[in-house]
Amino acid sequence: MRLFFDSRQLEHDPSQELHNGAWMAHSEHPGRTRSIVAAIGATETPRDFGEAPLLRVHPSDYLDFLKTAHSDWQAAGRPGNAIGYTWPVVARRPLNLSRIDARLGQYSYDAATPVAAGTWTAAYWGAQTALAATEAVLGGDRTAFALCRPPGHHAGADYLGGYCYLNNAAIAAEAALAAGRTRVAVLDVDYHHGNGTQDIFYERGDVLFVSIHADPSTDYPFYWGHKDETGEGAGAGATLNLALPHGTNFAAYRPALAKALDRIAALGTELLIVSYGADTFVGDPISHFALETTDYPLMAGDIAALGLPTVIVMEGGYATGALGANVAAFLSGF
Ligand code: SP5
Ligand code: ZN
Repeated sequence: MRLFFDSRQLEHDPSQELHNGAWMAHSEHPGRTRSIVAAIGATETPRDFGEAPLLRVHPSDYLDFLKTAHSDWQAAGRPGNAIGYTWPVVARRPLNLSRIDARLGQYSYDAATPVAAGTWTAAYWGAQTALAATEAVLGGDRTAFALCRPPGHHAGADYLGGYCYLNNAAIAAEAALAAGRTRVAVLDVDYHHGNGTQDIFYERGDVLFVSIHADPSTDYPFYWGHKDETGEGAGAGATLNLALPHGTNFAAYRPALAKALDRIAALGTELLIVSYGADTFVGDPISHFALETTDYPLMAGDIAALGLPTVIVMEGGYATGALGANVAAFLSGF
């Protein structure tokens, strides 16, 4: 399997996040990636596909915001990383605001996702990494892995959050559609619901979104991922949310995975994108499922049994010591 990674992704290194009322060390740090690289061995650097594939998902005003947020923050005389503190509730009207704090609120939904000096560069090369893996699969490879960092599945078309800035899985899906595929599925097996990916494709029938995640009644991101969210308009029935309780082990996870895979097969999927988070691991410091390292090859084997061309995109996973082994175990199952 071809493995793609760009070391410029290490340039994203925020210092802290707001969690349960206190500033904490940022969970999504460069050491995560180093752990994975050490475990999976040699990787290929992606070529540069430019901004056009990013613009299929994200509007240009959002990309401009990401590029300038940190320098605007510094120009406003602020220390550390750029982070918002005021958010619009539910609906918002288009306002041409210039103050950095207003723009941070407009383009984000949480206080766990700072914009640091290297954030744009890292996110840009993360997206290119996803595009390179997609190109390999479109070119005939059965499976390819994109070691993306920062992760992407919480980022919507015009908002960041959940440690995510550009939605790598959505960018990969749009690239597959642009290359002529007509039915693409995203299977999201990160511990957290992939709200950004769901939002991007919610009213679309050409990209099926299926997610298995911690029940949002108890877990981040709270406001998305409930089972009655099934898509709207042309996308009615093209979103499937399977929420599981704290303590879920692989015996309890596997039937949900079977249900997810049945739906993907039933809709005539031509290309599959897996948003893979290793934060379902029992030792994950911010999550509450109980999967073991030895479960990941089985999980991957179930997915591989669909027989679909598959792009694997890295999402979360915060047990840094075990992260590389968990990712290597998952990839081995393909
Ligand atoms: C991609 C992904 O897995 N994003 C997860 C975002 C979850 N953020 C909310 C959970 C906050 C936990 N923060 C713990 C801070 C200790 N450093
Ligand atoms: Zn996660």
